[in-house]
Amino acid sequence: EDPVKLAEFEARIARGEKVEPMDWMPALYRKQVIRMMEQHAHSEIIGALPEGAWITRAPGFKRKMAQLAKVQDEVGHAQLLYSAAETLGKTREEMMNDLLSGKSKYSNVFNYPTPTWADSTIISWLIDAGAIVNQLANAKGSYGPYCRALERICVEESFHLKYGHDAVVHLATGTPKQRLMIQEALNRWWQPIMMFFGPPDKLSIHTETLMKWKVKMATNDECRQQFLDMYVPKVWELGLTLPDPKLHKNEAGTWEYTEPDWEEFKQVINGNGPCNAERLAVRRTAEEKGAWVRKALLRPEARYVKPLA
Ligand code: FAQ
Repeated sequence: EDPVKLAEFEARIARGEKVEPMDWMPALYRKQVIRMMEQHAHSEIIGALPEGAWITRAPGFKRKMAQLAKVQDEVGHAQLLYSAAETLGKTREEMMNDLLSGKSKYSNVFNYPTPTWADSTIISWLIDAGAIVNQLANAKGSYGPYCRALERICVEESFHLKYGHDAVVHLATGTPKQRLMIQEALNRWWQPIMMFFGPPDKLSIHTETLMKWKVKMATNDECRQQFLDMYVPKVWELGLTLPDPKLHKNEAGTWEYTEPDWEEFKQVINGNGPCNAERLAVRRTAEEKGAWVRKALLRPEARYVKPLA
């Protein structure tokens, strides 16, 4: 790498300037930003599946409509993120192939089942909450197209968060059966949520490089702490409990907790979680079924717009 160009690039980042697609950038920066945006995009389309399963079964017409709109938003986020990743030279087709072959990762949390409506509401509330913590920080990062996509995504996610909170409050203040349902879902989701922010900083491979280049604006542990600070009190406020007897805020203001099972995390992100095969199978079918549409759109006559009579 040209040391003069690298020094100029790093000086721009230090001044808080945005990097744009045609600007010079180190090969490793390009590779890392593609990796992050691509994994994020995959998480959005795969993330549509566990909640998507509840569109037709959400309680009542209003919840069905809202669930449909939320899932549609998540797929829209994937569109924004794939477009942002394409600006750095990886095609959508390559990204999709890497997802389907298992080469690319996506968020651990979407490899767990949503056996009840309460599981779906926990995703809408707490996974979206976690995503906002991470994305609000990174929206102030260095790669222009990613930051602009994140800004818009965060606005929509904030609405999802309110929707999710409303649905959780409804169950938590409902009948004993509803309260049990939401408590059990919370117990199932707590570990995956704690893992959502990534491995502890001391085990994180990419944090140092990504923070140096302001792609990541907060470490995994900083995001996890911020999430705990904002949401544990809200969970307790509802009279719900969290399945970690060690969880508390110490005198220094830091949350202490039992480390989640990082071996399980490793298995899940490497394709061996409870739903990985099912999630990829659904995507594979969607790709196959949609192939004729993409093919038709690529034909030159598809670009012809018939003038109004
Ligand atoms: N899941 O060195 P680090 C959403 C991997 S969007 C799977 O710490 P890094 C919206 C990591 O890739 C959710 N893999 O990595 C929604 C790396 O593997 P590699 C997604 C994970 O990049 C809501 C290895 O472990 N958000 O939820 C995870 O510095 C509701 C080492 O880790 C984003 O993608 C994980 N949780 O930090 C949709 C945001 N954590 O690639 C539907 C952008 C780590 O070397 C419904 N991404 N790994 O093979 C990021 O902020 C970062 O990439 C982190 C990980 C923080 C996820």
